[in-house]
Amino acid sequence: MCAVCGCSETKHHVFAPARDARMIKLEVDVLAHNDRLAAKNRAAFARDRVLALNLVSSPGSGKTTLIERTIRDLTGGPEIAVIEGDQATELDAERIRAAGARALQINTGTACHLDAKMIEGALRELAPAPGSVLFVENVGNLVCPALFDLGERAKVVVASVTEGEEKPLKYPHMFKAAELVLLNKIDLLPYVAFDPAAFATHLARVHSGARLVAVSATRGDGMREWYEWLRDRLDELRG
Ligand SMILES: Nc1nc2c(ncn2[C@@H]2O[C@H](COP(=O)(O)OP(=O)(O)OP(=O)(O)O)[C@@H](O)[C@H]2O)c(=O)[nH]1
Ligand SMILES: [Mg+2]
Repeated sequence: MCAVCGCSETKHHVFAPARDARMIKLEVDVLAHNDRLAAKNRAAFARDRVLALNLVSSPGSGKTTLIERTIRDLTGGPEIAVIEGDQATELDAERIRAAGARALQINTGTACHLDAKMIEGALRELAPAPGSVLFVENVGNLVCPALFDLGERAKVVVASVTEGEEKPLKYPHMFKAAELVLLNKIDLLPYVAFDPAAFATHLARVHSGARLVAVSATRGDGMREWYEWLRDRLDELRG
C-alpha cells in the first residue's frame, strides 16, 4: 500500500531522496555567484540606461513571435537588441535579424537556463546602445530560469492559452518572479478549453502584484498595452 495516500499502488508516490547537504551548499554557492555577476550586469544596464527584460516561458508560447512583432511595430522607436537563449541552433536569432534588430544567440548545450555570466559575455559582443531595449529570450522552461537573476529590470512571463490555465499554480516560482505576464495566443480561445478568468485568479493567488495583459502576437490584440508598459519602463529609466 502507498505509504502516503493509502492507495493500493506501491510505487504511487516516489519522492526524490533527501539531498545531500554538500549538494545544497553547492547550489547556494552557484546562485550566490550568479547573483554577484547579475548585480554587475544590472549596474552596467543602469549606467547605460538600457532597459533589460528577461522573457521566460515554456517552449513555444510565442516569445520570439512577440519580439519579432514588437521590433516591427516599434520601428523608428527605441533601438532594440536581443539575446537569444536556446539549447541549440541559431534559429531564433536569425528570425530576430530578419525582423530588423541585432541579435546574439547563446547555445546553452545541456543547460536549461541562461545565467548572468553568459549575459556578461554577450553584452561585450552585442554592446546594446545607451537608451535601448534589450530583450533576453531565455531557454523555454518554466523552472530553472526563475532562479537565475540576469541583472534584468524585470522578468516577463509569456504564457499561452494552449498551456492550461493552472500553470501559475504548478510553476509558482516563475510567476512570483514576474512583474508582467503576457497571456499569448488569445486568437485561439474559440478553439481551446482555456478559462482566462481562472488563469487570472490563479495568477493573483501566487502573485497578486503581477500585471496581466492578454495578447495575440500574431493577430495583434493587446499589443498596444504591452507597448505602453514598455514605454512606462523606459520613461522610469530615463528619470
Ligand atoms: N495562433 C497563434 N500562434 C502563435 C502566437 N504567437 C506565436 N504563435 C505560434 O506559436 C509557435 C511558437 O512560437 P515561437 O515564437 O517560436 O515560440 P517561442 O516561445 O519563441 O519558442 P521557443 O523559443 O522554442 O521556446 C509558432 O508556430 C508561432 O507562429 C499567437 O499569438 N497566436
Ligand atoms: Mg523562441
